[in-house]
Amino acid sequence: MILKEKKDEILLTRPFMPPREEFDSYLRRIWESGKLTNDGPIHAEFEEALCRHLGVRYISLFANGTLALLFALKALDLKGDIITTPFTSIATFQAIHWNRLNPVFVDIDPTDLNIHPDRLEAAITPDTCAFLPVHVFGNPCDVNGIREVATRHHIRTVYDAAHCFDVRFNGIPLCDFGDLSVLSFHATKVFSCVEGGAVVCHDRATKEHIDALRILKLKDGIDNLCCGLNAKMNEIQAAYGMVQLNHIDRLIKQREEATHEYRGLLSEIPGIRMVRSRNDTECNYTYLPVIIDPEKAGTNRDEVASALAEKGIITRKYFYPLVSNMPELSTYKTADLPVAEEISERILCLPLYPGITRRDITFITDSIRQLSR
Ligand code: T4K
Repeated sequence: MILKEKKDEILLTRPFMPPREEFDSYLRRIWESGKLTNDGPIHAEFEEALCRHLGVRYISLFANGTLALLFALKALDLKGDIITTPFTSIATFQAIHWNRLNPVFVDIDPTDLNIHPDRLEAAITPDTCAFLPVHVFGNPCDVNGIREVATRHHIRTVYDAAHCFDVRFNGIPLCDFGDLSVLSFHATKVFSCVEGGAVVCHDRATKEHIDALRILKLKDGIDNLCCGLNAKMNEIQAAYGMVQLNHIDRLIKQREEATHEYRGLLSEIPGIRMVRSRNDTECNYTYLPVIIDPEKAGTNRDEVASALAEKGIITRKYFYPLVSNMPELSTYKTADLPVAEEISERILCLPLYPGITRRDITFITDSIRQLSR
C-alpha cells in the first residue's frame, strides 16, 4: 500500500498532446495557404476522416460541443417543451434555453444514470416537441426503447453524445442514433480538437441546412445571416483533430487498461460502486465515475473529494448540483427527481487519462480505502 503524500497533483484528466512534428506539418500547410477558417481544405478532410473513422454518413463541425448542441436543436425548428435529464452538464440546458424551448426534467435510472424510455413517455404532453437524452459518461441510453416511443408519438430525438466519441452499441456507432446526435471535442474529452464539436445527421439536405446556419456567408443568393450564427470550426482546430485521429485507438486502449486497474482495486472497498457499462457496448472509458454510499462506506462523497484534494488528487463532482437545482432554473422544476438527487450527492469522478500510472491509481484507491471503515 502506498501511504506517503504525493507532491505532484494528479489531475482529473490530462489532454493527450500529439507529437509536435505531426501538428507542424498541418501548420505549415495552413501558413502556406493562408486559409485559416470558413470551410477550408483541412476542415473538409477532417469531416471526411471523422465520417470514415466513426462509421457515420454526415458530420457538421462546430467550434465547440455547446454550439453543436444549440444548432442541432435550431436545425429542427422546435417549439415547446423538450424532455431531458437533470443529470448533465449545464451545456445541455444552455442549448435548450438559447433556443427558447422549455426543459422538462425527468428522473434517471440508478444503473446507467440515463433517462429511461418509460419516463420519457410518461412526461409527454401536447406541448412536447422533442427528447434530449444524454448518454452520460458514454454509457448508452436505451436507444431502441427511446426510438420506439419517439416514433409512436412523432417526437424528434436529439442525443447529447458529448461523451461518446468512438462508443459503439451492438456494433453501431452510438452517435448515429436519434434524428441528430452531438459530440464534444473539448480538451477534457477522449478525443479533442482543443475545443470543438460536431452534429451527426443522416441525410445530405439536413447537413447542408446545419452547415449553412453556422457560417456567415451568402449561399446561392440565400441569406442565412438572420437565423444563423458564426459557430464553425477553424482550420487549426481541424488540423489538431486530424493529428489526434492517428492516436485515438491507442489512447482508448490505455484508458481501458487504467479502468480495469481501478475496477480491481475499488471492488475491495465497501460502499464504492463503479458505474457499470453494458455488455453490448464498446466503451471509450471517458470518465471514472464512482458512487459512494455513505452508510456502507463510512464516509461520504464530499469528505472523499476534500481528502483527495488535500493529497493533490483532483476530482470533479460531475454532475452536482443537478441542472434542475441551479437557483436560476427553479421555475423550470417539474417533478420530483429522487434518483438524480441521490446520485448527484454521491457521484465523484476520479482521475483518468491515457498514461495515468498504476502507481497513481494505487495511491488514489489507497487514499479512498483509508477513509472508508
Ligand atoms: N454536454 C455534456 C453532457 C457535457 O459534459 C459537455 C461538456 C457539453 C455538452 C458541452 O461540450 P463543450 O462545449 O465543452 O465542447 C469540463 C469541460 O469544460 C466540458 O467540456 C465538460 N462537458 C464538463 C463536464 O467538464 P470543467 O470546468 O470541469 O473542466 P476543468 O477546466 O476544471 O478541467 C478538468 C481537469 O482537466 C482538471 O484536472 C484540469 C485538466 N485540464 C483541463 C483543461 C481544460 C487540463 O489538464 N488541460 C486543459 O486544457 O469542465
